[in-house]
Amino acid sequence: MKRLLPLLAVFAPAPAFAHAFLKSAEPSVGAVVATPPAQLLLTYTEGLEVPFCTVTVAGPDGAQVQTAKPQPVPGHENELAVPMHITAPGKYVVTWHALSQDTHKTQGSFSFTVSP
Ligand SMILES: [Cu+2]
Repeated sequence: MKRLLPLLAVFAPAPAFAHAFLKSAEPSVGAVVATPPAQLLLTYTEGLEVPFCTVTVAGPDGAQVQTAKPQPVPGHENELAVPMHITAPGKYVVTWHALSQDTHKTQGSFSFTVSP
């Protein structure tokens, strides 16, 4: 049996897409929403090391409206929940840095708009 182990290693599938890219968001990328959302939900393509992920949400005046660090979503290791306190309409810019469970870092940015 010992001689089988190296063979299994050779034939193990390569981690082709083992980086955490943003798969979807709520509010979604580019969305125009009528009601200020109380939280941002980000869904990634890989499981995350949540304590090492950061998300900022900057409002039309440049002030950040996230009220806490990204929170884990129980049962969904590829999601981040970010509580927000939005009081004004306008464009909100989300900037995220993620660390996936395979220790690779990714980052990105998008915006959504709260209509008046
Ligand atoms: Cu990776």
